[in-house]
Amino acid sequence: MEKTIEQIEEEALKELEASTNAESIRALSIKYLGRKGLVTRFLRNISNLQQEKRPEAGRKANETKNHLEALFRQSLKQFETVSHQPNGQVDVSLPGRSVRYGSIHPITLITQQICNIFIRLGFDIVEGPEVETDYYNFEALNIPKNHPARDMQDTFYISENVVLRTHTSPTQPRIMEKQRPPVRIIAPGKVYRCDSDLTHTPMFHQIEGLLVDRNVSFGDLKGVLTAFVHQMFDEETSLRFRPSFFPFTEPSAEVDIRCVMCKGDGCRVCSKTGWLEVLGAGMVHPAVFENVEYDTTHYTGFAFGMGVERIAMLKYGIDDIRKFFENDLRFLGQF
Ligand code: 2NM
Repeated sequence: MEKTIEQIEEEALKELEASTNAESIRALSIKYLGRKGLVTRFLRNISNLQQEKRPEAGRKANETKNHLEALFRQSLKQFETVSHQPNGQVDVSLPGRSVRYGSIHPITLITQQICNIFIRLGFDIVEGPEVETDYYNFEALNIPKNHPARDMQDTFYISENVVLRTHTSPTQPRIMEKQRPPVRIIAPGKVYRCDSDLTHTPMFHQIEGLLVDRNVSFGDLKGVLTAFVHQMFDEETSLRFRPSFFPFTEPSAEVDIRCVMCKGDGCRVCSKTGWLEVLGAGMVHPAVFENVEYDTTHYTGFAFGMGVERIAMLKYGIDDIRKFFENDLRFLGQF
């Protein structure tokens, strides 16, 4: 008597279970599904069955065929990935496949270095939101509506009163609202400006510092920034403070350092001036203190800010800011 399709399938499954390598699976596939295979022959012989048994037998046989096809394919894949050896054994003499290590992004590295210097000087690290209200990004920092300073910074607006922060400064009034002096904080993070060319990317990183206490002077600001520059660059690097303007500080200054490339002789990096602008700074404007209800008769403070990409470019001698964001592993792997 001919075998039923159920018997054929049962035998195929038993044989499959006993198979230990890809070669025997291929043989099974031929034995059952090949041109003269058992399932194939069963299908071909259906026409010899009684008329009323044909549909049911055909359906079952096709089901078995599809089922076995899927199982053989799956098992074959398993054996092929387990071993490339024809006999199914692992070649223990092959060298291991090496793991590709990641590396810390240069901007993260420089951010950590900068933060660590200020941690040693007694500052705490704080963070604020990147999506910021108009109030904290501008108003609290003495940049009222229609103030020309709002034109200076091309702002990404989320809605009328919500922006992508254009600087990390809004973190400062947020902290001051919650904490009375003395305050010593460093706020690192991403900032956004609608600007894109050789020297500007729409997202970049800033680090801003704030110190508020009794009897804080511009001399303290110079001392802290001098200590920072000497640790970040070189003990011999000299600094220069030039008068400047920020709405949130008075007086304000731009801080230059002696060119790290030419040491002051004049080169392409410093545009032949011998100096590099690396920081903005100043004494916190009394209007900022009033916004956070600090008593301006008792407290003074200084604040400063710097661009992390700029510091990283000077430290590593990189001339195109976009390199940091192209995610080319050949570049990123060097730090
Ligand atoms: C800078 C330059 C000068 C600054 C001021 C403040 C605050 F909130 F205290 F008023 N935070 N950051 C500041 C001052 C930032 O960046 C170029």
